[in-house]
Amino acid sequence: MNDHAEDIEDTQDFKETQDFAEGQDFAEAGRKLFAGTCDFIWAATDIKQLPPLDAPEIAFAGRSNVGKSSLLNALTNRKSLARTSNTPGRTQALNFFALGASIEAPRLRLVDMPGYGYAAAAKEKIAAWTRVMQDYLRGRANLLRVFVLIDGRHGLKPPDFEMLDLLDRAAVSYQIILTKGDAVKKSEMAARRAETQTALAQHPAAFPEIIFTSSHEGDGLDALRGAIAKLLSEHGS
Ligand SMILES: Nc1nc2c(ncn2[C@@H]2O[C@H](COP(=O)(O)OP(=O)(O)OP(=O)(O)O)[C@@H](O)[C@H]2O)c(=O)[nH]1
Ligand SMILES: [Mg+2]
Repeated sequence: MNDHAEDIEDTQDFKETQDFAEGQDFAEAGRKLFAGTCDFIWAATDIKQLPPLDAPEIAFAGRSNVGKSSLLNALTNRKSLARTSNTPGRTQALNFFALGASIEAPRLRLVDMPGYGYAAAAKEKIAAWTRVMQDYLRGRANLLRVFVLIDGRHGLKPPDFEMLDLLDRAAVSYQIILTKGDAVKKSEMAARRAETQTALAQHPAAFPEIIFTSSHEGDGLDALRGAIAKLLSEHGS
């Protein structure tokens, strides 16, 4: 091998090592971030009740019953920080949680959103949740990313496409998280990932990496914590 080829090989080795090290760094940073305190701040049912814009935020959106509140609990290693339920329509407000440091000056705020696509609730209630959700998504300067949860057993459904369109129009950064991986066969998982990836080709604003999670078994949680830590670091916080 000549010197030049050796140089290239060294560079590649270095790059691979560096990528690996970065992945490790963010996994560790993610673990640390979510090992800290996490407290419920308050629930907003109206756009006038939102917390100040003084801390970065990430939000969990998705159809009713997809597992948003469960994922928030699993990420923070809490059993019942966010209320979960077998009955769709459990979360009826924008619920804000402060992660790390203190409630007044959190490192990050997590937002558990009401589910969409839920037909059984009273019409006026659905209209009110939808309005507050849309107002929030359209006008939140400190919102780093919306994680759109999709049921890993079923894939994207029409109400999900409506949400992706809303996020596209609002120019909000978003990423798809597939949920309930423990209830999906391995072979089906690959298909679900591929279908979702294909559908995202129509949504170039979507972050391309899809994470398959299980709040019950813990799969994908480290990857998601790492992605969130990376996002925070890119944001300079
Ligand atoms: N098998 C399985 N079930 C899950 C998982 N995560 C959540 N669930 C179940 O899904 C149901 C809904 O969970 P929630 O976390 O309340 O869902 P949500 O998206 O917050 O629902 P809304 O607040 O009504 O919009 C509950 O019965 C959970 O136990 C998971 O990882 N695996
Ligand atoms: Mg919920």
